[in-house]
Amino acid sequence: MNLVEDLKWRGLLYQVTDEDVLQKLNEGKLTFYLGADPTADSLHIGHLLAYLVAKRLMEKGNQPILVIGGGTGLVGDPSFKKSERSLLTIEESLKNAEGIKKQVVKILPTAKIVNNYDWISSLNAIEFLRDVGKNFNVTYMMNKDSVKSRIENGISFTEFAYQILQAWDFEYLFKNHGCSLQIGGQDQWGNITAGLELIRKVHSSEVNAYGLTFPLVTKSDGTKFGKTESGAVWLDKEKTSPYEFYQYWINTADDDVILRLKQFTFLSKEEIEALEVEVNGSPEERVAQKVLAEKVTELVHGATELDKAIKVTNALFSGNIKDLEVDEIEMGFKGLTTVESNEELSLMDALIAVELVKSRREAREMISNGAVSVNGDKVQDLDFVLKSANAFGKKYSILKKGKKRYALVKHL
Ligand code: 545
Repeated sequence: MNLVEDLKWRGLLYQVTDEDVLQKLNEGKLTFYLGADPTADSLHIGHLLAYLVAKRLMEKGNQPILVIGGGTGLVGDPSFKKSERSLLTIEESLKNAEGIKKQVVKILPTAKIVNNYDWISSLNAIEFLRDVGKNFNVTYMMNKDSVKSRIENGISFTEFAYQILQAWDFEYLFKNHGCSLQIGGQDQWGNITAGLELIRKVHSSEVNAYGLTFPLVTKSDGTKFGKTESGAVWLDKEKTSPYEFYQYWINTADDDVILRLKQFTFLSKEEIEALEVEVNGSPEERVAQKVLAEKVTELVHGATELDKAIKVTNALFSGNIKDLEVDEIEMGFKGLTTVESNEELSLMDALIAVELVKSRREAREMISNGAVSVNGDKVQDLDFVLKSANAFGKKYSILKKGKKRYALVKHL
């Protein structure tokens, strides 16, 4: 399969402005770019897809430029947003840009990275209106799907002008870096085509410049991809631990797992088709989900963190938690009920505090029945006291009720 056939097979092609670009991509000679605004200090797995598309193009010889939108982020992209955004401060934008840059470098270590603050911040109002703005017809700008609903419901001039800035970026990179293709998710079509409009006006209508979009990631049950009860699945391990990250992927529905393998891994068609046979034949084994979770966690967090995530998963599943290290416990229990205690706490009180039981009566019953364990050992003594001396790293006591319900006591 060539690059374009591969992209199509993976469901990663949504629209192209001109079919000619496909041939050029296959030849591997294009310089292309992908932008991200620093609206948060981390990417989440929705954004990850964009960088993996860039990686696929790059592996076939095309040259990527990754734009961090330090300038555009200060304005705010209105594309398909229901309402006006609050403005970021310069400090927030810079700090977020640093966070995003670190993540992007990890995914595409050899890509050229630029920040559009470097050229946008020196554009003055007269130049903006005369040299750039003059090339845009307001009706053309208003008719874009990405801003249509906002034109009816309210949009500031600031956000309305966003597409001109992104267009100018494309023209800037076209002129200064020989960049002739911009890629992005389907929501970016309006901004990408605005860039082509500007390039054709400033240079010539004959020039070769292109746009390509990939589809939004959707789930077969209609819920939003990349979200859990506790929020987005971030690439930053302080926000989403490698264990939680791994768990997100391992919980992928059978109906979605093959598409996810195509989109988010670099496994070949043959390898993914073999996994499809597994999903159809013995879905309960969850072989495809395991491979998916391993590949994506390794890609984002590296082999060591992947090993820890698997170790925590197996320990919590089997109940053999004795070999867990403190950082692994922190990973596995982040988001679970934790109580802090600076004195010795009776097991009964602890069970109530972490809400594993509702009353002392229930606590007593559970303990006597042998349904409760502490740090991996069954405890049937009603007077049992949790001591930091016996805790993991003198810090954590792990309580378990029944087969699966865990909670944590943190000794201060
Ligand atoms: C800015 C200047 C350019 C070209 C592009 C941009 C950014 C673009 C945009 N993109 C999105 C984004 O999300 C925030 C990420 C960091 C927290 O807003 N105007 O910046 C997303 N993008 C990746 C995909 C996207 C898009 O980063 O294109 O479709 C998501 O899949 O929404 O010159």
